[in-house]
Amino acid sequence: MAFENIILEIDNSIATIFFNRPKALNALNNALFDELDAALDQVEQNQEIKVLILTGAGDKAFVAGADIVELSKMNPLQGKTFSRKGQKVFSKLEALPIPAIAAVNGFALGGGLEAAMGCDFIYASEKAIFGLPEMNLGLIPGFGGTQRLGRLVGANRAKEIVFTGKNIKAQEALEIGIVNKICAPDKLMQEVLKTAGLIASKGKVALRSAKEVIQNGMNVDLETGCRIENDVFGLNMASEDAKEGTNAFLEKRKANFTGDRY
Ligand code: CO8
Repeated sequence: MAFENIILEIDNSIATIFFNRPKALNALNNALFDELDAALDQVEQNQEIKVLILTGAGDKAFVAGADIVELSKMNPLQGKTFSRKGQKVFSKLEALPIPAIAAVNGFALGGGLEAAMGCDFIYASEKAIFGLPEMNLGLIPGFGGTQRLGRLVGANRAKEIVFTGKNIKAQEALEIGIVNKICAPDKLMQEVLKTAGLIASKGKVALRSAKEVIQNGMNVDLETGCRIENDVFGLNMASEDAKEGTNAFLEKRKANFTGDRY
């Protein structure tokens, strides 16, 4: 599939997807979701890729939300279908077997914040603006935002953000735990690539295992989570990477992880 609304770049083990509708501040329309869905499949199938970065084309926005022009023409059933489509694509993003980092370079509003929250963590420009402003349009978030934001910052903060529809500046987003790090605008990609490179130097099997365990453990009680960790720990130990990593330590050399499956 040829992409018009996103760009997929692959540089060795790091893939970057740019939301690419800068004239509409990268707003999410149906066509973009189809392309993102296909790009995520490509990323998952490419065994060389160890980290995915999501960012926005242009210097103003990560994503300014769902495309309000498209949204305004939808009847309720079409709206529900569109909401479900976005939920599924962001769930696919969240379930990718490799880590995904959002590099938020500007507005991350509505569907933009929902896209970023589908990633494993967020780095942002000091100029980034976050929010779920759907309430200002007489709507509610519909791409998973009502669910993921509460899990990220707690239900009470999420309610305040959704009920008020207010903008949140990067510094506040850092303080309340929406983002892990804020950077000068011209240093954002450099910082994200530094972290992505560090992650990519690790074994793919262990990365996959760690992501799976943390992700699955978030939605269950502690004891069940520990049992999930225990099972995956055992399976992970059967990997070539686990042998290589421990042997390399004992032989005082750098590990050469091959990313073999279990
Ligand atoms: N959709 C479509 N076009 C947009 C969007 C958008 N979300 N955001 C900006 N644009 C367009 C503008 O219309 C404008 O186009 P044009 O030049 O043709 O007039 C262009 O991008 C530049 O935008 P502005 O001139 O408005 O730029 P400003 O710097 O003045 O303002 C803002 C930037 C503050 C980001 C402003 O554009 C804005 O408020 N945008 C809308 C933000 C918003 O409300 N987002 C939430 C959308 S709803 C949503 O995400 C729901 C998700 C769940 C849906 C469930 C499915 C049904």
